[in-house]
Amino acid sequence: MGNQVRVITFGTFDLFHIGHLRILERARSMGSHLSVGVSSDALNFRKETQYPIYPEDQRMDIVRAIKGVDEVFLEESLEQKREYILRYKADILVMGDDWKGRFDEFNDVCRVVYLERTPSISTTLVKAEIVQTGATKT
Ligand code: C2G
Repeated sequence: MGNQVRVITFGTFDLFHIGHLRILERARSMGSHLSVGVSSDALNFRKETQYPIYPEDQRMDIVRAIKGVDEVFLEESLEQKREYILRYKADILVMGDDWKGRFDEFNDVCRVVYLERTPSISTTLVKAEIVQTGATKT
């Protein structure tokens, strides 16, 4: 276990899409163990005053089923990041670059890496597209 490089990442992963898959794959490829904090329904509501489409249990089950994901836990508050990093003994914190600079304070306990987001897709875009096109897209 001594040489294991442990990676941690966080996200809501609502309406799981290719950008989510890619960041999990890239995060896992940076080490040999990947822990994923899935933000709780309550945390999302506090952050955005709306609940995700899929409830937290389902979002966690989906992320847990992704190849390379070794461990999933519920992220209940943004303020507990340091605690989660320590609890899951992470060597590297990986986040998408929409968070660039926001977690640099954790450089004292792990390496903080921001990966480029996959272009042209997000849960927000998918939701908007469904509203616009409904079931009529061919
Ligand atoms: N992501 C990506 N490319 C996209 C969309 C998302 O690489 N096109 C990444 C995000 O940068 C993030 C992860 O996928 O690292 C999860 O994205 P979201 O579900 O949107 O989660 P987020 O709102 O970033 O939640 O503690 C922080 C929160 O839990 C982060």
